[in-house]
Amino acid sequence: MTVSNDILNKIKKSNCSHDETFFQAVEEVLDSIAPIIESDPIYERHSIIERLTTPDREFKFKVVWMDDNQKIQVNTGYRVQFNNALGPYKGGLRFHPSVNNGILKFLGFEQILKNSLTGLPIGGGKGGSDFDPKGKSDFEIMKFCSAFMTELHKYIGPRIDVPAGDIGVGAREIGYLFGEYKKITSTYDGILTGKPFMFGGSLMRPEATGYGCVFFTDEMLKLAGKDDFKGRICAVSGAGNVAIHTIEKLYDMGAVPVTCTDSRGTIYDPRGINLKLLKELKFKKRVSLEEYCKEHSEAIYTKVEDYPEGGHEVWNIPCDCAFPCATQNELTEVDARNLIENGCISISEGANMPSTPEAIELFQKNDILFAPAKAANAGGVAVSEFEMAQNAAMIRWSYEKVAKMLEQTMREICKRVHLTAKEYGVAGNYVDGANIAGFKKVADAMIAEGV
Ligand code: NDP
Ligand code: 2IT
Repeated sequence: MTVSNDILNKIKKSNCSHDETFFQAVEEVLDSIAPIIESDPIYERHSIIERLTTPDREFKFKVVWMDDNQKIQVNTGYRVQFNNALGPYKGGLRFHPSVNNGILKFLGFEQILKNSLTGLPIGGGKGGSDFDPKGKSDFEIMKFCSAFMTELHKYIGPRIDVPAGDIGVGAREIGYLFGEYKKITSTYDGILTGKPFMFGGSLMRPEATGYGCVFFTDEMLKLAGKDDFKGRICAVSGAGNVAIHTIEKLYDMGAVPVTCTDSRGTIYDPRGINLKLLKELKFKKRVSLEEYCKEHSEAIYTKVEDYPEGGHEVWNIPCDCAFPCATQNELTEVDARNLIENGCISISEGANMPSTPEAIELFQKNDILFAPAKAANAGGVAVSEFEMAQNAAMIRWSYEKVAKMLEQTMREICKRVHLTAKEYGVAGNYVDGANIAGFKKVADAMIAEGV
C-alpha cells in the first residue's frame, strides 16, 4: 500500500503544473514594465508579453538509472527553452526533489531578463530533475547524470542551448554530464558551462555568482552614498556554491559574514564564519552544518524546527547587509520585518527570487537598498558566457582577465539598473530598474527579428 501511495504521489507531483512561482515571477515583471507597455503601443502590437511569457519549447523526459543496490530508479528530467532572441538558450540545471515544470519555468523566465542585463549574447532557459543527489554515492551520481544526458543531448548544442549548474549541480555533475555527451556524440563541444578547468572550464566560474553579488552590492552602496563593506556584519543564507563564494568575497572586502544555513539549520558564528571549515564540510564531506559546532563550540546552531513562526532564524540575527543565497521564497514578510528592525541597510539576492513579494514591498517602503536576483546574481551566467567564448575560440583566459571582466560586468549592470530606475521616475527601485532594462533589450530584439 505504502509503495503504491509513494508512486501515486510521485506521479501526481510530476504531472501537475505547479505554476505558482512562475506566476509570481511574471507578475513582478508585468508590474514593473506596465508604464512602458502603456506608453508605447508597439509592444502590444507585437504581442510581446504573450510571446515572452510562453516558452519556445519544453522537454520532459524519463530518466532511468540503476542505484548501488541494483534497484532501477525512475526520475523526471526537464529542459525549458524559453527565449533565444539575444543568443542561444542559456541557464542552469537544478537537481532537487522539489523540481517540477513550474519551478523551471519561473527560473527560465527570470533567466531571459538576467541574461539580457549582462549585455552578452545569451538567451534564457533552465532545466533539471527531481533527482535528489543527497546521500547518493559518486557512482550513483555518475549513473544518473549519464542517463539524464542520454535524453538531454538531443536538445542542446554550443549554438543551440548551453546548460550549466544550479542547486545540486556543480563541477562533479557537469563533468559526468559532459563525459556522457562526448561519448554519445563523439564531439568535444562547449555544450555545458561550469566544467572543471582541466577540460574547458573557465577560471573563476565556481566563484562568479557569489563574488559578482558582492561586487554588485559594493557598487549599490557606493551609488547610495554609503560606506563600503569594511567592518560590516553580514548575514548569508545557504551553504552551497553561491553562499560560500559570497562569504569568501565579503571577507576579501573587509566585512564579517556571521551566518550560513542549509536545509536543516542555521549557523551563527559571531566571530565570523570559518570559511575553510565550511568548504571542507560542504564541498568535500557533504555533511550537515551541525558538524560546524564540533570545531566551534561558541557558534550557535538552530534547527529548522526551532525557527521563528513564519520566518527563518538567519534573518533574525542582527546584520548590516543580508545575502539570501539558498533558494526561492526563503525570506518572508516576517523576516523582512526582523531585518529592518535590527538595522539592516541592504538585501542582495544571490539566490533566484529568495524574497517573497510581501518582503520586497516592506523593504521598498522602508527605503532599504534591495538588489534583485536577476541583477545581483548575474555574475555566474556572465562567466558562463566567458566560458562559451573561450571554448569557441579554443583558448583560455587568465584568472586576472576573467576577474576584471566579472567585476566590470557587475558594476555596469548595477549602474544601468540604477540609471534606468531614475530615467523611469522610480529612482532607487532596483526591481523596476532591472525588469525594465532587461525587458527592453529582449523585446526590441524580438520585434526586430519579426514573428
Ligand atoms: P548549491 O546546491 O550549491 O547550494 C544550495 C544551498 O541552499 C545548500 O546549502 C542547500 O542546503 C540550500 N538549499 C537548497 N534548497 C533549499 C531549501 N528548499 N530550503 C533550505 N535550504 C535549501 O546551489 P547554489 O549555491 O548553486 O544555488 C543557490 C541559489 O543560487 C539558487 O537559488 C540558484 O538558483 C541560485 N543561483 C545559482 C547560480 C550558480 O552559478 N550556481 C547562479 C545564479 C543563481 P542543503 O545542502 O541542505 O541541500
Ligand atoms: O541562475 C543562474 O543564473 C544559474 N544557475 C547559472 C546559469 C548559467 O548558465 O551559468
